Parts: sequence; C-alpha cells; structure tokens
Amino acid sequence: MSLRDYGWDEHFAEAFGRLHDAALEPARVTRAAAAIFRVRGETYHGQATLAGKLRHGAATSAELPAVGDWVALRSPSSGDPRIDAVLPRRSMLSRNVAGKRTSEQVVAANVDRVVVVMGLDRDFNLRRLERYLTAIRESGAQPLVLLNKTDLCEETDARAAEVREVAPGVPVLLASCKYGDGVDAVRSHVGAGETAVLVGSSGAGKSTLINRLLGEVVQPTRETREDDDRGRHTTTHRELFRLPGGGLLIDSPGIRELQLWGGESSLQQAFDDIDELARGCRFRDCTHGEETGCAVIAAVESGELAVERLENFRELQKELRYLEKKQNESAQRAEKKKWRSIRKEYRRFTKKRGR
Ligand SMILES: Nc1nc2c(ncn2[C@@H]2O[C@H](COP(=O)(O)OP(=O)(O)OP(=O)(O)O)[C@@H](O)[C@H]2O)c(=O)[nH]1
Ligand SMILES: [Mg+2]
Ligand SMILES: [Zn+2]
Repeated sequence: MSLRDYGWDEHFAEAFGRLHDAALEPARVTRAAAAIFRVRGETYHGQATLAGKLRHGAATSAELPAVGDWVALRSPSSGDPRIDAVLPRRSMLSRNVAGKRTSEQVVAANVDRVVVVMGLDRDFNLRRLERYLTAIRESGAQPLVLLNKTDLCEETDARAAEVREVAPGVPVLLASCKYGDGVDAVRSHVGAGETAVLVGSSGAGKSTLINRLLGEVVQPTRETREDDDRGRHTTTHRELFRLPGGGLLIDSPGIRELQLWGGESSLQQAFDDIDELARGCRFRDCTHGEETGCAVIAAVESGELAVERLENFRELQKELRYLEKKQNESAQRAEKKKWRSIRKEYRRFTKKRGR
C-alpha cells in the first residue's frame, strides 16, 4: 500500500521535505483516542504516541494530531514510534468544545468532503442541518447531505426538496444504508485519494453506511431508541477507513449539537440568500431584528423567506459573536500573563544585579 492510497500528494510531500530529517517517516493518523494514535505510513502501520516536544510545545489542543492528519513519525521500526510533528493542514472541520472556556476541537483534518448523514425519521431537522452547513463552510471542505432511512419515510422527495431549499448548491443524496439502496452514489463523491468525514446525530446510520461501502462489518452499529429515534452513541472514536474503490472515509461519534467554531463569514456563505437580501437593509450593520427598513424582515413578511430560517440565522450569529468575544478575552488573558512573567523575570534580573 502506498501513501498515495491514503491521500498523500505533492503539497504534503513538500511540507514534509522542509523538516529535513532523514530519521522521520510520513504517516497518516487513522485513529485518535486520547493520547494513543493509530497511523499508517509506507512501511509502518500501528500505534504511535506523541513526542514530548509536540505535547508540551502545542499552544492549544487543536495543534495536536487529529484523525486525517499527516504527521512525521520518528523511528517507527524501533518499537516506540513517536509523532514528532503535524504537517500543515489543508482543511479541517472544527467545533467548539462546550464548557466554561471556549476551545477548538478538530473533528477531522485534511478532508475534501463533509457528509452530513441525517435520518428521515425523527432525526430530520433543517435547523440542525443549517448549523452543520455553517461549520462546513468554515472547514474548507465541500458539503454533501445524505438523507438516510428512505425505507422509513413516505415523502422522501418532499424532504429532499426542503433540504435543497436551505442548502442551495449542495448535493443531496437519498439512501437506505440498512438495505443498501442509494449508497453507491456516495462513492462517486469520494474519489480515489479523497477523504470524507461522516457527521450527524447518533443513530443516523453513519457506521451502517461505512459497513455497506466497505462490504464488511468494520464498525459496530446499534438500534435507536424506540420512543424518539435517538441513537445510543455506539461509535466512540473517529476512525479512517479506505474504500475498495480508493476513497477514504472517516466515521465519527454522533453529536447532539455541533457548537460552532470560526468566524461570521461562514455564516454569510451558508445563508447566502439572507446575505443577498441584507444588501437592501437600510443599516449596514442591521441584525434583521427590530430595525426599521430591514429587507430581510420584509422578505419574511412577504413569504419569500421562512421565519425559522431567519431565527436560526440570528441564533448562529449570536453564537459566533459570543465566541469571538470569548476568544478576544482569552487572547487578552494570554497577553497579560506574558507581560506578568516578563516583569517578574526583569525584577529577578535587577535584584541579582543589585546584589
Ligand atoms: N430502517 C433503517 N434503519 C437504518 C438505516 N440505516 C441505519 N439504520 C439503523 O439505525 C441504527 C443506528 O445505526 P448506526 O449506523 O449505528 O448509527 P450511527 O450514526 O453510526 O450512530 P453512532 O455511532 O451512535 O453515532 C441501526 O440499528 C441501523 O441498523 C436505514 O437506512 N433504514
Ligand atoms: Mg456509529
Ligand atoms: Zn436587516
């Protein structure tokens, strides 16, 4: 198996070459769980741990390897392979880890496509889809929507039309992964050497799709709860698989709600209809709330724009603005800390000189 089969190309080869270290070997992270990684290199595939300098040198956890990353591996043949460096990413899907402090978590790195898998049962939710699409616009990867469980839905075409409405220009596929209908179409969107990550709620059928496309059961699946169609969080780690046809697919654990990470420009892209309408607003910084002369609200009133879409837009906008504020605060904190330590260093220095 060559590195190219795993998506290696000139871009990464160049970045690797710049490390100028003959003891290093490139490899791709195929699984990440806590501090233990599985990697795939030309000669070595198996476990690897983080080199101390990478672990301690990383300013944030987002700089540590994630599934899909290309890394530089030290002494893979010695029995103690260490990840020395993470090669610059071409794209990455990130989310905000919920908690007191905001922090970025990389869901998957170097992905060409993000496939949102959504069940046509009670999982179907256009607002959640809008949230995903906003995050994907930030990632640098192309979105794809897979509406799964067509066998459970009578109005598949109507549902697909609703999705197209909120996701203009995004390919929408219909499938029944359990029975195999429509899954082959996914293959044509993940070419040889390309990488796609599956995201969606627990129980949407991501692992079922992986098993179908690989033609064997590589991932466990579990039935959803009867009362609300929710899944049971069966997949617990992100893992990359190679399809017989050559594409690479990352399975991921279901998430209840993807917290956004990124800037407001992703929102403009995911809601380009609102962005377009907003050009007609009287005020340039119109929030499309209470302002007079708002063209977006006028579009809601005329029935051109769904009020739920506008409400969701405003909610996501609020989330991104809050995130930005938090990021500024933590940057300020880091700056203060730096100056404190410089002053301390200086005092120690002058004291020594005085003695
Ligand atoms: N009826 C029907 N059931 C499906 C379909 N696809 C998947 N399922 C079922 O949905 C349940 C959940 O599927 P999984 O593949 O485990 O879902 P998942 O998205 O991987 O869930 P997590 O790993 O928890 O995130 C299983 O019982 C599958 O058999 C489908 O097309 N139709
Ligand atoms: Mg799963
Ligand atoms: Zn407005």
